[in-house]
Amino acid sequence: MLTRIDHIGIACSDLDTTVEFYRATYGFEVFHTEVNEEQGVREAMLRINGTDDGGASYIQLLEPTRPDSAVGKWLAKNGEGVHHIAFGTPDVDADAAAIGGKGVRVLYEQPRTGSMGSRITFLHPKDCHGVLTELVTSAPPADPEH
Ligand code: CMX
Ligand code: CO
Repeated sequence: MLTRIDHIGIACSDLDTTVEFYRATYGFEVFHTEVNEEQGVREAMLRINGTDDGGASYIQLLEPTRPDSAVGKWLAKNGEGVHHIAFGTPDVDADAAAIGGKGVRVLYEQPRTGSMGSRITFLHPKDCHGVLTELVTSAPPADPEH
């Protein structure tokens, strides 16, 4: 079950400049940064609010690490802007299977690794009224015993 907006993914040509815009304009601070080589992005997650299900909603700022990546190709074609939306779910496998069963193309056979150790998959934008849609299950919180 999709329980929250996990994040909105925004493609930018310069991550540091865009992070600074979000800080100076809105007061949003960087919660986490990482490079995801598989996805071809350098990214910053700005935490906006907590959600009823114990999760959170973020803005995900994305700079391509290579021109032939999904974000690199999209930026070259469209310029900066909203690239995708992501819904949070406790069970990405179950939701991907259920949505795939409705005839929507799920891009990955198995979920891959997203921000902060999450598991992610994508739905084809052409099957979602023009919106690239990501499904995310956050990593479980670290166990303080281990
Ligand atoms: N939103 C809406 N439409 C999009 C789109 C997007 N982000 N990206 C591509 N499209 C559209 C294109 O405009 C094009 O439409 P037309 O044929 O009408 O021109 C069509 O989809 C095909 O686009 P393309 O440029 O040829 O790109 P590809 O088919 O090679 O790739 C996609 C498109 C969705 C399969 C690819 O971007 C993908 O695999 N995305 C998932 C991975 C991803 O986006 N990773 C980065 C984010 C990582 C993260 O969130 O953690
Ligand atoms: Co994303």
